[in-house]
Amino acid sequence: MHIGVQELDPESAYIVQPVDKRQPSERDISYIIEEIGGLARAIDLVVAETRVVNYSKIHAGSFFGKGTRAEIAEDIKAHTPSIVIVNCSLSPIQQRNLETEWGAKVIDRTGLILEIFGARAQTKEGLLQVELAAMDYQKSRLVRSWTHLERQRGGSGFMGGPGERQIELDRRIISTRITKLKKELEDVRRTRDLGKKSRQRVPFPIISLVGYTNAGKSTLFNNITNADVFAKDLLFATLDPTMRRITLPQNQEAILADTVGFISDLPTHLISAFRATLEQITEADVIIHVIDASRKDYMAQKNDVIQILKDLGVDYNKDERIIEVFNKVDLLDDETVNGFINCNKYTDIPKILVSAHKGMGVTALLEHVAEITAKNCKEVQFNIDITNGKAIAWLYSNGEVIARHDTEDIVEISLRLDTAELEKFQKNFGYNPV
Ligand SMILES: Nc1nc2c(ncn2[C@@H]2O[C@H](COP(=O)(O)OP(=O)(O)OP(=O)(O)O)[C@@H](O)[C@H]2O)c(=O)[nH]1
Ligand SMILES: [Mg+2]
Repeated sequence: MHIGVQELDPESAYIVQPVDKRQPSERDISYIIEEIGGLARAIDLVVAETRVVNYSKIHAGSFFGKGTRAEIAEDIKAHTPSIVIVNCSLSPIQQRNLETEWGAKVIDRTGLILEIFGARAQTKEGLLQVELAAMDYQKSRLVRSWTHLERQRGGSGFMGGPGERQIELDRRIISTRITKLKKELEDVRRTRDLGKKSRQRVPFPIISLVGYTNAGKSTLFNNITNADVFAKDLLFATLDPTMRRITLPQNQEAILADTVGFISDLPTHLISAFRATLEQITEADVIIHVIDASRKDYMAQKNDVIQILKDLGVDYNKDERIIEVFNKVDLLDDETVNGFINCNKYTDIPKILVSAHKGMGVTALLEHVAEITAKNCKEVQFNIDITNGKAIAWLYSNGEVIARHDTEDIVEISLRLDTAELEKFQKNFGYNPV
């Protein structure tokens, strides 16, 4: 505990897990419950109880039937939680009616994920994106959402719904804020895009780590880069992208990017607000898909990630930039590992078993990465007339110069160059590699 900082009592959450009897989920219910508990803990809530509710019909005004609502009301009376989390998507009206009936603050899955993102965002763009998503989500809500930001500002906390006039006022404030946020985001992105262009001129391939939250992306990132990025058994530990320069086998330089994790039912508000960040991932030269192989439901998590990547325009099974990394193999016995290799051999995507924790398999992974980047990149030598400053400058800004030797009238330059850039150079300057 920091001196001078008062420890606050942990706030408690009561979780309701609806299960649609008509549509059995691909996932085991115990994993779904574990995950929603993890999401609650990610913003320091203590789970008081989780109740699974089977349903076969959604009640328009309140989601649950009368009997269920009464049972939950009893539970809430007994536990007096700070907040009730309903792990599905609630309409604004359902949310409001449940709050009134239960006399407790209610949030749904989207609301909770927004809270976590709000608590994690650090960069200017990250903060703006989260606030935009949160405002967009709140706009349609008749109740004032409990937001982390509001709590930080010393707002009213979980309880106490605002009056209708207050809501109208809030709505107007929200709309004005959304317009302002969109403009600010545009400004930040414009600056970032400039940055991106200058990065593109740097001829280093970009390698991005993607995967379900908690799969071990940051741990792998730290292992490869010797960095000290926040990696923790915590859902959405990473939010803002982090990049570092690395050296691949054969001494090729590259940039490794650690990014926000994915989750099933990622709220659409967040996807649209984070689209720019997510698209950056999909523009990388190599996409490393990190999978937590120690989880029994790894396949469901893997499929969720594939779905989100597809939504972002990645043709997963055909995209030659993808490598699948099965992480945390230190937690598996040999038999499981072998069975596991068998189950996953049906696609052409390269698959590597890794323990980011122990550094196992990392060298093999980097060799695969280098193989992919080498396909798009050639090592060549040009002999350029010493007077052709333009051509020399072009090579420096578009390629990675490895060696240079100046004679009286010729500059011999050895460099790595993208195949596309190579063609461009030959066409525009009329030189051929020696
Ligand atoms: N046993 C074991 N644990 C691992 C391994 N890699 C990561 N972990 C643990 O898994 C947890 C999550 O790791 P992170 O690296 O934070 O995961 P992440 O994918 O970056 O997660 P988000 O940032 O939340 O998306 C941490 O507790 C790590 O210590 C591994 O190879 N073996
Ligand atoms: Mg991380």
